[in-house]
Amino acid sequence: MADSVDRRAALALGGLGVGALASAPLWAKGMGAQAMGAQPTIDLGLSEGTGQRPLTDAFPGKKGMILQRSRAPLLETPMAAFDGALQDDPVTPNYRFFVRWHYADIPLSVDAAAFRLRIGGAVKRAVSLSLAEIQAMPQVTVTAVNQCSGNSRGLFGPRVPGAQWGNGAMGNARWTGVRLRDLIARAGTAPGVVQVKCAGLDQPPGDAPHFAKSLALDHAEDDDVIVAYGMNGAALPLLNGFPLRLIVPGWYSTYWVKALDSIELLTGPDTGFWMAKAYQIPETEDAGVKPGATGFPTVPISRMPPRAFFTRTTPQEARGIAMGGDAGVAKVEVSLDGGAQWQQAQLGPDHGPYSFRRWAMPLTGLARGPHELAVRTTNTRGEGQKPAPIWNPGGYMRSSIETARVVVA
Ligand SMILES: Nc1nc2c(c(=O)[nH]1)N[C@H]1C(S)=C(S)[C@@H](COP(=O)(O)O)O[C@H]1N2
Ligand SMILES: [Mo]
Repeated sequence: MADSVDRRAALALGGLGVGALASAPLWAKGMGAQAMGAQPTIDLGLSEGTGQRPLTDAFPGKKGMILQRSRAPLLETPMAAFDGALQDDPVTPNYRFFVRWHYADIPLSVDAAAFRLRIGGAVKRAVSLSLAEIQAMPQVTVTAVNQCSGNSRGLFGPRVPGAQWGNGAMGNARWTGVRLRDLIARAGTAPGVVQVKCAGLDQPPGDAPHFAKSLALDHAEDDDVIVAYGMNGAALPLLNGFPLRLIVPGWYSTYWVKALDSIELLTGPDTGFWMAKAYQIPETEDAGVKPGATGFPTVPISRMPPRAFFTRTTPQEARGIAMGGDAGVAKVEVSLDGGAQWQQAQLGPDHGPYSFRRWAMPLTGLARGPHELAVRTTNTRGEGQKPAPIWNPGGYMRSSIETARVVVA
C-alpha cells in the first residue's frame, strides 16, 4: 500500500545529489583486534555451537550491530532494537538496519552525480536515467519489512550451512522512491516481455554469476513494487544499497536488489544461477521437508509467511512486533502456559499491510515461578503460525511460533 507523497521524506532527501562517500574499505575501519576485543558480545542462542557474537560500530552508518561476518558484510540487528511501547513508530532506524551482501566486492562509494540506472533488454527504447531524473518522477512511500530468506537459520535443528542468523536479519522501514512500473514505462515494453531482471553494482569474484533477481512482469508492475532512493526519510545507507534499491513488499529480501543500476526486460524466464539454482525451497505446503531429505522438487522462494516476536518480557508485561508477511496483521495472541490457551494481545497503530505492528500483553496475577510464554499472529488472509519449526537444507522461511520464559520472584 503506497501512500501519497511524503513531504517530510521529500525534504530530507533534498541532499541526495551530494552523494554518500565511504573513504576507506568498510572492514578496514576500526576492525583491528584491539577494537574488537573491547566490544561487548551478545548470545543469539543458536541451535548448535556458540551463539556468542561481537557487537560492532566499525561499519559506516552502523552502530551496535551483531557481527556475523566482515567480508562480505553480514550484520545482524539485536532484538532490543525492535523494542518499543505500543504507540512507538515500528520502523527500524537506519543505523541499526541489518546488512547482507553475497559478494565482497561491494560499492564503497558511489558518485551520485555520475550514477545512471540503465533500462534495456526487450524495450522500445533503452534509457539511462540520472538520480535527478528519477527523483523528478511521481514519488511514493511504502512501509515494509525487509527480511532475509535465511532469517533465524541459526535456530534450525539439525544445523544447516549458511549465515547462522538469529532473528535479527530483518528490519522495517519507510521506503521512498518511484514505482518500478513508471520506470519500465519510460523504456516501454517490447512484445513478449515476461520478466524484469534487476542487478546492482556489486561484482562477483572470478567468473561467478553476477547477483541478479527477476520478477514476473505483472508483479513488477504492482502498485507496491518500488525503486527506492529514501529510507526512513534519508538517503539509503551505502550498506543498504545507496543510491537505489528494489522494494518488493511481502516478499523475501533476496529480491530487494541493492545498488540497483540495471533493469533488463526479458522475453523468457531468467535461467541465471540466482533465480534457477539459488534460493530454492521445497515445493511443499510449508516449505519444510524431513531433516536430511534431498532430491525433492523445489520452487524459488517468494512471499513471506506471518511471524510474531518477543522484544521484551518482564513479570509485568510481554511485548514485541508482528508481521503479516504479504498481508496485514489481523491479530496477535499470547499464551502464558506453553501454548495451551491463548489471549488476544493489544495492537499498536497499523502502518499498512507490509509493516511491523507492535503488540503488548500485560502480565497480571502470574503465580510465582517460571512461565513459558508463546506468541503467534494471524494475518488478514487468516494465515497463522504453527508450533513446530520446519526444516529445509537452505535454512529458509522459519516462521514457527516463538517462545519466551518469564520468572516471577
Ligand atoms: N546487489 C545486491 N542486492 C542484494 C543482495 C546482494 O548480495 N547484492 N543480497 C540480497 C539479500 S539475500 C538480502 S537478505 C538483502 C539484505 O538487505 P539489507 O542489506 O539492506 O538488509 O539484500 C538483497 N539484495
Ligand atoms: Mo538474504
